[in-house]
Amino acid sequence: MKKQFFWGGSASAFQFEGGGTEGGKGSSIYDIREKETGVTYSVASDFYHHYKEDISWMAEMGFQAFRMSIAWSRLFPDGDGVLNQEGADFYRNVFLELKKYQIEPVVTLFHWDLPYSLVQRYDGFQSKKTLQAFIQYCKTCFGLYGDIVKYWLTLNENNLGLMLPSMYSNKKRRKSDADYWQYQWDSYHNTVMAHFYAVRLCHEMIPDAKVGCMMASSLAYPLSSDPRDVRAAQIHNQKVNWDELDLFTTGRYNTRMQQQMKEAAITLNTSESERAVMEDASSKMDFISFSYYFSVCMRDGENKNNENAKTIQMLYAAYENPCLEKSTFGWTIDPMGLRIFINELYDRYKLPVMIVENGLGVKDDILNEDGTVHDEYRIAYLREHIQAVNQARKEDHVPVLGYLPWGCIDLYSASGDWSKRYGFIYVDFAHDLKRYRKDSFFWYQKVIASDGEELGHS
Ligand code: BGP
Repeated sequence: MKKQFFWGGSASAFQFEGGGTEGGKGSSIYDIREKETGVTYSVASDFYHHYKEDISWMAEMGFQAFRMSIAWSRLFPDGDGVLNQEGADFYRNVFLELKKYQIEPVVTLFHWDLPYSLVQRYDGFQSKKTLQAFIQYCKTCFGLYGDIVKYWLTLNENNLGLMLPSMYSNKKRRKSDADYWQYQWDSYHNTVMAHFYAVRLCHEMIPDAKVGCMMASSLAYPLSSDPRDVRAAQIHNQKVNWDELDLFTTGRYNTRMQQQMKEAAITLNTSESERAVMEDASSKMDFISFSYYFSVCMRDGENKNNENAKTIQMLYAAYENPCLEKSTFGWTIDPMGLRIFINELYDRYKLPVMIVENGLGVKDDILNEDGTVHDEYRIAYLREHIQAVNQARKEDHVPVLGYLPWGCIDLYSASGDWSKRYGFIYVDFAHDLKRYRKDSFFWYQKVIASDGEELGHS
């Protein structure tokens, strides 16, 4: 690996790619959600048909890396079985196009879009059959693209797994259902195994590649200096941030997680051979990647919900930080928190880190008649966060592998709303999906060209 630090951007298949079931793709859970909600994931930003154009925009900005995900059901329409060659060719063409501009693909194997057939047949990740299908899918990806893709991420934000109810299930389960926690733990454990198998396979099949996990950071501060509040924040950070990383780095459930299983009377569906995989040195990841959007506050006793906590990232109750401003979407803006989180991660795990999601999602972008979008608020947000990354890299000397802000070209929000935009490039979702450069596009171009030094004035 020659390159030390990548500037670029990030997206996921179900939010960006579109292309529906064209080219032999099977349905994912989002294609089914489309039928229920009317949110047109089958179109999204239509990268499927625009990829050459989009990659040329990325190149114009100076991107050195682009994080994207493979839609599992484009390679295996049913999740397992026979490879869909047309789908395989699509991603190869995308990777070649990226390489044409020396843009490094950083590929997430699984960004939530589970093939629906696996939900129907096996009730999702709770079944070992889905795990087996995932292993086959990983082998195929590494075999098909190992010559060209050298950075892999396993499962998107898997640390939220236990909190996401019935995400991959056929059946809506409630916490009051007798099998609720057993189902949650079975599913979670299989995604944990999916991570370990993917890391091990990647090391075996592509020895010169790097593979990491992808976590949702959720940095909690105590609401006051009362030690009880400090403890409340610590508990949150352990549960949401550290427990899974402890597991991924040691190959063992820590005592807190074991205790949780005991209290819920869980019998984990696992085996000696799985335990051996978990503890195998080749199943240990090379770096940690994460998303960072906001921080939260905790206090002793009952925490209350943030007013705007309805999106998928905030699956817990928390307090807003009285010292920080909020975005129009209600998320606190905390660049210092990013520096703190990067340091905390490195102090704990001594692994290089990669920021693969960050950015300002707003509904305020206005496309003017002359095709301009004046998004100075986004520039202000990114400037401060990039400063924090620079400090972590250059003053705190943490090995940071890259900064790949989210939704670099506008895409669909996780909550299914295309009016929440993050991009440097505006996509006209309401009309013809035409792309327009925002002011932040030209700003980011200079940032990249100067390796993060030229950030403009605040
Ligand atoms: C992360 C997801 C992304 C993305 C992002 C922004 O949790 O990995 O898929 O959507 O959050 O969130 P939102 O789309 O809700 O603004």
